[in-house]
Amino acid sequence: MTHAEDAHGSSDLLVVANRLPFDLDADGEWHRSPGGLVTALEPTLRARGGAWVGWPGRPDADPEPFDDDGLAIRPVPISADEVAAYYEGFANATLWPLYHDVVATPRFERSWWEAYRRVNERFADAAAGAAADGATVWVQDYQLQLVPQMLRERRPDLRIGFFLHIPFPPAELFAQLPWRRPVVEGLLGADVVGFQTAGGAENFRHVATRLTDATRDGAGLTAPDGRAVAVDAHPISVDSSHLDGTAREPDTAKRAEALRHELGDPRTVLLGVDRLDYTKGIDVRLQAFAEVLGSGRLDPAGTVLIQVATPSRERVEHYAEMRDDIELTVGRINGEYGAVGRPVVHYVHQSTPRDELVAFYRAADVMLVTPYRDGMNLVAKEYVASRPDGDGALVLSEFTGAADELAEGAYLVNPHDLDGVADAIVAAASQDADEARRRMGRMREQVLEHDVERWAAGFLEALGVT
Ligand code: GDG
Repeated sequence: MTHAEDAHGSSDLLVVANRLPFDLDADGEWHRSPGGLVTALEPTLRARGGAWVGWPGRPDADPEPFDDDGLAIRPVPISADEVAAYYEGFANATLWPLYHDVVATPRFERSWWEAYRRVNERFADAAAGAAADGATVWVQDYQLQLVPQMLRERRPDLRIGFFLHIPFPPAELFAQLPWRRPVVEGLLGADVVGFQTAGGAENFRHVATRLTDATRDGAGLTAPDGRAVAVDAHPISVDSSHLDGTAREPDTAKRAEALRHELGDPRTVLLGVDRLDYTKGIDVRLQAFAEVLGSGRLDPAGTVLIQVATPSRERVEHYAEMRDDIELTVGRINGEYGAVGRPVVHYVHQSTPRDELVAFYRAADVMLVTPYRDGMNLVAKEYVASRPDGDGALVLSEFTGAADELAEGAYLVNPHDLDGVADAIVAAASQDADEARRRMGRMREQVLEHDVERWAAGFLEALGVT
């Protein structure tokens, strides 16, 4: 790789993420894949003739780069073997459980680490090739923690930011990683390292000074090479006004009403919406729900739980096991507390369209968000943004990033404390209208003001993009 001027690309602002904002199908056609990150960053990127560097989502595919209305799409190919080792292996069976408090046991495989390094090099090469002189590059998430340093080696002229969407663990847990030092060195290649919470940022400062020659400098760090590295919390959010608008549409209210009717007009509708992931605490909320029905604190004839559990990472071992456990529990609860034509748990293992999801949020009296650990949890904020009526209650795990912002309005729970979760479910389901408005009002103030656009602008400002 040369550093010659003419080898540089033409983009002044780049996002580097595991996935592109487009998916490639088996016929070689591109399909937009909208997500929170895309919504937040696309307008800025397009306005600046920016680029997005990422994997097209199809193993072994090596499609041509293309430009989409001012946005340069730069695909990074990943082979099927690398998807197994880099993505399903190191990212999702090593880092994911390790960074989520070892809720499941992480696997440490040397060949996975080699693949992780190799694929990170490829992302760094692609970004180095697409970035203009002095450009700003924003690297996303745990799949690409080595990219900041690799990119700096290739292109010292760049401004580099990194944002971690998942928690950064305490030193005692992070220390288990056999490759802990190169990972920290990788992150220290950035000028700005952002985390979801102040706790995550502090864990990183601590780990960086313990494992490398980095030193503290106020809230930030001085890297071993003498550069200043800003380290801060940048809590991500949702497209609040858009959700609020969708929730206000008469069609949404009508759909929410119809939904309750289809459920048999129960007194109380509870809702869970998660990727089917063992960190999300779907098991604990099912158990707590069964207990409150069993004890008669909520009446099985007037209470319904909808659990949307979107298929996720099905080839990773822990996920298949967990799916079996959850589906067994759902069957058991329905067997015990349901009746013919009237299940108490409606379990949906399918992806639900966005508008339908907002109707679910509007229809739910109680939203259950009970992860054992979660970087932020956008579902909690989506629920709040989707309640312009000021009604509804949020049961929220204190181990989510969202709990830092929604503590005043949510029913906070420790997901390891089954009695506490059961009590919170009962309290949330029984709150009166005044209490609902007071709590929801506080949460809405926070979420409507701190939306995803503000998150992106805040991070880019820290990077010097104005
Ligand atoms: C990671 C971090 C952090 C889910 N099911 C359906 C559906 N969803 C959407 C939700 C929400 C998103 O997926 C899930 O976001 P979360 O934040 O809840 O969780 P992760 O996927 O684990 O995200 C997390 C996030 O990154 C952002 O930084 O908050 O902590 O783990 O938007 O609505 N959307 C549709 N149908 C579904 O069935 N349309």
